[in-house]
Amino acid sequence: MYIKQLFALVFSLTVLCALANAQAFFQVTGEVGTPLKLNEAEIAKMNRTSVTLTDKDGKDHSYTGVPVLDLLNRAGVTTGKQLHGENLTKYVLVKCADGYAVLFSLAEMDTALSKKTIILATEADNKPIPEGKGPFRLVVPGEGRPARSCFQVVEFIVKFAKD
Ligand SMILES: Nc1nc2c(c(=O)[nH]1)N[C@H]1C(S)=C(S)[C@@H](COP(=O)(O)O)O[C@H]1N2
Ligand SMILES: [Mo]
Repeated sequence: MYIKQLFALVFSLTVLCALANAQAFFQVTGEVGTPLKLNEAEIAKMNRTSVTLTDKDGKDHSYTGVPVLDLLNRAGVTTGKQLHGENLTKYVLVKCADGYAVLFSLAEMDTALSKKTIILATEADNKPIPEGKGPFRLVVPGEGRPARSCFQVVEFIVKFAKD
């Protein structure tokens, strides 16, 4: 009798569950040794550190996540001793799910040259980053405004500026 409706219901629930579990990925592409694509579980297994970010209303928050340098190293990007000569002309374009994008020189992301530790955060004030801002937020300490601390980061594209 109700078998068709039951099937329709089970099917709809399956689709809804699949959508709710939709995996977010973070990628590093371009001038890399090995293109990197990680999901939330893989990022959660990496070394973590915490930094403070002052929000646009002047309030301090603690963000926790993976140092960006570790992600660059995992993708085989030229960092540390390899970051000299023409490699100093490389930049990292950070792309977000909402179309927002920000730019860094590669040197700004390497703590061998820059004293600020930039992280790919997965937690804000010890809680997962809220819906619509996560699951990954770039957190750039020490800037005047948090404009480059972008939400919903999906990709780093590494390129030579001279191209
Ligand atoms: N993906 C994405 N990230 C973004 C933005 C945006 O529009 N999209 N706005 C930026 C700007 S201009 C500011 S000031 C900060 C605001 O962050 P806050 O809400 O933590 O203060 O987010 C930044 N990150
Ligand atoms: Mo802003």
